[in-house]
Amino acid sequence: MTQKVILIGAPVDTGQKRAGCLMGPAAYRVAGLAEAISGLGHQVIDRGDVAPVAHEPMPHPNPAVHHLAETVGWTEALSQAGQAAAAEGFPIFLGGDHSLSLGSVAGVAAHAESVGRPLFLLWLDAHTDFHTLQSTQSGNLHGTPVAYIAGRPGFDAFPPFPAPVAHHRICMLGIRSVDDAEEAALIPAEIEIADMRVLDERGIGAPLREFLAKVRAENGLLHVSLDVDFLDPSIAPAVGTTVPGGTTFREAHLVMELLHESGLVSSLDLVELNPFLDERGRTAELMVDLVASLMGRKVFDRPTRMH
Ligand code: 5AB
Ligand code: MN
Ligand code: MN
Ligand code: MN
Repeated sequence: MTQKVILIGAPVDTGQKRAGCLMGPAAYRVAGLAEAISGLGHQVIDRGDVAPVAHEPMPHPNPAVHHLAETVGWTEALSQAGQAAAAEGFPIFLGGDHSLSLGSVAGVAAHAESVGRPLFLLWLDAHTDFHTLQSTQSGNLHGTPVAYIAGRPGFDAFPPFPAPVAHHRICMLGIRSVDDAEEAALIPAEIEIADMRVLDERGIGAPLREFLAKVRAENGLLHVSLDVDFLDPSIAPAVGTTVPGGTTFREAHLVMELLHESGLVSSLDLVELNPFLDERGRTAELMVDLVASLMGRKVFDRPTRMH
């Protein structure tokens, strides 16, 4: 199926403290993202970069929280751009740190609600990003989007999340770094967490297929949020928060290939690329390669694959 792919640049750098993610959208363009997708037969429209809504500074009772007003401004702008793009085609958000997903997922959730379909979320990350503004110790808001998306309290400064995503519609793969407060909140939650231990035992295909079956059963829309640190830092060094023991090149490609075959993905975030930390563009190129797999590139194009 050919898609109308809409690229939305989200040069967000305020969700953490290591400058550089703002260069992400430019790096993806230089690495040939649009060409890789159009080369597969899809239509690609690059909408350029979004600008955040301006706000006066917003103090917060948790003194660690920083750049709240800027993050709220990004959330509003990206939510609006995302909702419009989702109504028109397949949005890909070029980050930018992971705080951009507060807005991108709010936008696609609003779209899902307007078409009366449930939204599912696949979180590909070393981290669970399940902090509230009260529980974060770093104050880095890139560690909070899943809490906002799932409707946890404490996001009063933000627009109310359009239609919080039910726990059973969220799946996380690649997890290997969880803070105590996140773990306490996740233990009773029904969120499917295939951490690295699960992936070592079962492989990455099995938990992903189970999740995709749920999306299909409910005729859901599926948003995929790909954090660079999902990948092992040896193959993807351009990230501020490296955690050893990440997914391999082949595991990551298998995820993308299964997602493509499912035909279920309706929107995508590419987040946390910090080009300033890259080695001759290899992380940006790997991310482009993964998107190509997600959009249908096959190593060996034979109609039936072994399952
Ligand atoms: B990322 C940490 N849990 O809250 C925190 O890279 C890390 O978007 C968050 O997944 C990592 O600061 C956020 C220690
Ligand atoms: Mn993340
Ligand atoms: Mn992460
Ligand atoms: Mn990170």
